Amino acid sequence: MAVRVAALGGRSLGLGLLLLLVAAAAAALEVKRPRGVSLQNRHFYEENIPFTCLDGSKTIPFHEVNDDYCDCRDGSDEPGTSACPNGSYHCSNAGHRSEYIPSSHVNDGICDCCDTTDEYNSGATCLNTCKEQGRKERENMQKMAEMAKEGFKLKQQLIEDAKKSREDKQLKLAELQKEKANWEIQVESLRTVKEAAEKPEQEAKDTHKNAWDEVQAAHNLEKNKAKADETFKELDDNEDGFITMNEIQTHPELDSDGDGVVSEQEAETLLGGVSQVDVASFQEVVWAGIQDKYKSEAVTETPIVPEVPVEGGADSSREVDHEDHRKDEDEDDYGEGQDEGVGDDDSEDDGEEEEEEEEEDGAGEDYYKNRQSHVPEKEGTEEDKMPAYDEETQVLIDVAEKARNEFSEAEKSLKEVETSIGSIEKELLVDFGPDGEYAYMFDQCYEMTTNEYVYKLCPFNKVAQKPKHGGSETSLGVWSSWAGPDNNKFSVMKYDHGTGCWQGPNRSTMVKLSCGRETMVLSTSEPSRCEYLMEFSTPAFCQEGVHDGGDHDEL
Ligand code: MAN
Repeated sequence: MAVRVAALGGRSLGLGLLLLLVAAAAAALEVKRPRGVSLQNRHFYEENIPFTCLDGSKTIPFHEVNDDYCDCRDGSDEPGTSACPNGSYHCSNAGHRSEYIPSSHVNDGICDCCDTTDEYNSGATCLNTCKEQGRKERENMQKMAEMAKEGFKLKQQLIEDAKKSREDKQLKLAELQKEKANWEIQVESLRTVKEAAEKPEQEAKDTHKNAWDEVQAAHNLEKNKAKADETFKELDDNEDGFITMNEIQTHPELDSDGDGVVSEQEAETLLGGVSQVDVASFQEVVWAGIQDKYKSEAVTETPIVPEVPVEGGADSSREVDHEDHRKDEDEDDYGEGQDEGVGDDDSEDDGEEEEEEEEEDGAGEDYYKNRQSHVPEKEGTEEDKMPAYDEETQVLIDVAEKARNEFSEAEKSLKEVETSIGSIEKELLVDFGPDGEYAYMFDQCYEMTTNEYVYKLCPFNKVAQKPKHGGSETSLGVWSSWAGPDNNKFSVMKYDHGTGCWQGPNRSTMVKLSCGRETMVLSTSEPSRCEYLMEFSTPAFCQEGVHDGGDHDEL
């Protein structure tokens, strides 16, 4: 080189000298080391000193370093060739970021290092893009730094807001506690009022009900008696005013030993041990023993509905019988027939008089009878309906009802206050970060739509997934805890106990936080089935002066 410089002419000499000086300066800057060795490891590769493999497994003469023959098990003797399958090549990438590439990529015809040095002998044409890449990265970092700065500023506001909101919540909580105590007193006093009003109400209602029960019982008794009379007439085939054993025997359904025939003995037993009974004994002794079994002749003999009122009235075939009554209801004779059916000793006229008298009395029983004479029997429900409460009872009911309403309104208000207290207390217990900076996202949800799903993150609450084109929401987990590493706990949120995965775990989601101006879900993925990962940006994660965690050596 020196000879060549000496041979150059005047102007050329000046230029040559300049180049020489530049080269010398560069050499001074570039620390000498074998190809593919990083600055950091340079001291392991001292020229002309035997080289010991970095794993200590072997020592070789220095000239065997980078001789394209792999001596060391860890590949450290061939940092600049592809001889060792497990070696690493270090590109300095001046102007950008240095990096290691697998030494198998050295001279493989593909440009890996932006400074082109990995392809020194492959013939590949590589362009040094380090400067350009470095510039872009620096610009990017600049932007990130600005964003981090802005985000950090926003974070300060968030912290301030959180502090204020926490104080407000604590004040509100104290207020609600007071309200709660007041409502508790109110509820208790209204309970006393209610109970005091309900006692006379219940008593009056019971009295009314008991009176009605009595009326009903009397009515049933009367009905039963009428039926007994009808049955008597039906059984008294020869109409001599007595039921004999023979007449009983015409009704095989009254058989008691199951042989299908009513024997004389059985008939006598049914008649109460005598051979015949008059209507009074029939009522007193016989009827109770046969009423459940007895089948009316009217039905079996004349199953087709007759046009005229059924002689003898009631029988077990109510349906048919009642139809008849309904049909005949408007006929003048009907009332009389019915009275006859009821069968008291009263004459027809007496029956009518009684009805009039009872109407005048206006007692519960009259009310009931009144209805009986006007309402077809079929409509039993109407008939069974208890009459309206008297005015006095109704006043007591109204007073009690009002007291009940006031009590339940107060109870409702107390529950509402308790619910509010519960939710504030719950919120105050959540860990919203070292300075409460994450508090603002409580009660908020952030969505992200992918090809298939709409993902929803409601921080400190839940994560969910909903098919984009309809279908129900699947829980991807509920808030569990902060789950970042020990030195960066607030960098990851964990949501678990989501919907069970078919033949798999319950769905769960990790939310990885990053610094950003906006609070938004940046990405969602499912690295393993039913285990989801979300990237989430928030100014609350921004730190002062920290915008990138990258490695910037040899830039
Ligand atoms: C649904 C979704 C998916 C999940 C499968 C598992 O389709 O929740 O994310 O992988 O269920 O069966």
